[in-house]
Amino acid sequence: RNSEGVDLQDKDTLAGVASAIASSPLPLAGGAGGGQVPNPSANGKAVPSPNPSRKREGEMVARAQAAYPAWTARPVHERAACLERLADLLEQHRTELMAVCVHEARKTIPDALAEVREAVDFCRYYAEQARGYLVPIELPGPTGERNVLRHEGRGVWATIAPWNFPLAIFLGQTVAALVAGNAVIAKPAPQTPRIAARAVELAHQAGIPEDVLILAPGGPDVGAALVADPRVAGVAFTGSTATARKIARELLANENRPLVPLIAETGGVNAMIVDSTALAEQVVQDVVTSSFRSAGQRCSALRLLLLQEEIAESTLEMLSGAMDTLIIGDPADPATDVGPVIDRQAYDNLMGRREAMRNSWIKTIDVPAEGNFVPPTTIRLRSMDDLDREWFGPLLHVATWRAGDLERTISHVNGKGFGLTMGLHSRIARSAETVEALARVGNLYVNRSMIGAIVGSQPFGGEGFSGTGPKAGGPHYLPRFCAERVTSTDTTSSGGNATLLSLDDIGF
Ligand code: UN1
Repeated sequence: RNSEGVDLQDKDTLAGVASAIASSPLPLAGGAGGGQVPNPSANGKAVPSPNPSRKREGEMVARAQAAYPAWTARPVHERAACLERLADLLEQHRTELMAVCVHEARKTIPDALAEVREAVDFCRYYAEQARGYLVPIELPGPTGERNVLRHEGRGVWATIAPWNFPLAIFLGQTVAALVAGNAVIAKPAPQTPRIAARAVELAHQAGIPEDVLILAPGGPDVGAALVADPRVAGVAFTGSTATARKIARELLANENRPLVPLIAETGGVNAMIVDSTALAEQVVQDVVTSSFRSAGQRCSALRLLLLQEEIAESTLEMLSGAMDTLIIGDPADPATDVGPVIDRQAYDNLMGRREAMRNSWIKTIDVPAEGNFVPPTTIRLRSMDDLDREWFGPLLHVATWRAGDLERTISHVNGKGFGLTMGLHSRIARSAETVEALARVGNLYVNRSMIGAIVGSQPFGGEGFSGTGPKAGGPHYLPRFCAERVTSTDTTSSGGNATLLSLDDIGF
């Protein structure tokens, strides 16, 4: 089992899924994001094509706003039950959803399985959290006063999802907003509209009213229109730091607009620090998983490997050998370790970086010529300061550090301003304590891989350029989607204070 609980050894299961994928009615060729494709839904409706007119988004907000009061008035346990039914439906349709994920997002079969599983986990986790935390809480206070804290919906949220987790993050953000008592307009990435359309259909089937959850497929213009609508009461976004900044600016631009929350989960320049006491085999395995699995297209992925000088050459030699065993190819083949990147634009961008660093390659491997395959590549840097932005793909940058320089190394990484994931491989407890004390990251991984955060156990999200928090899949996520309201009531009957009477008491 990998850290996401997917049984990667069970070749029979994977082969079964692969044959279901092969017999899927979806077109195999073309990769993601290309042209008009049929919606895989049973009723055969086509996914609406992106419409640049602002009217459409305005109407969506109006519909969601009208549906909001009845939804938010529903008891929390009813909204939670919808999420649990959705989790069941996702499980029932697992093979179909995996097939769409493999075809549309070009994910490998194990990644597609992890994707569905994580979506299910988000639904169940937020349902349980909502039942526990979104009920009125009586707070201690002075005698003669009753203080009650309630979490209420805010209104209409826009959720804007990335293509790299087109089901898990798309649904995670959305169901959190919904169970917290909001209506939602959910915008998938333009590369992955079909899996989102299917997820929304299943959500409606699970009892979430159609106007409470509205799908808004399309490009950045659709997201921009939603964010600019002053009736939108909150935005949850996962994607680039640059886009998060644009959204934040837009939310503040209109003087007449209420101040509304933005939850942003963005990129990282994630480093793994390895010292000379680390177990080399484990380091190599975790580096390969963290850098190249999912073709490096995870915001959690390892970007910067920092090896203590003494072990640099031996580790890189072993890493080179391990990279040679990677199987690059069709994601629908269960044997594939690394598939293509999402689209031509991503391919060109990554290949541009790779070519620019050609003189610094220390290892690269052959890939199929057709189909946006970026060769997994290890690039040697003169200094760790030579990497200051995220390259969202299978490019691993490597630098070294000197014994005794652990604190300085951590502070260099912190200095980049991102704060998502960091890894440490060491057998020295004191080093682990030092990294834990100094690393300014949301998720620190010690002696293990750096990807595959588990909902509920490893709440995920960063700080600085990496996002606003709160962490997805953690206990503080749902309250951020809510308005918090406290009612303080004088309960004494003495001293001339009014006590509350029921309408019966006063003869109504
Ligand atoms: C992302 O890649 O957008 O831990 C975030 C992980 C995932 C990361 C999701 N949960 O690898």
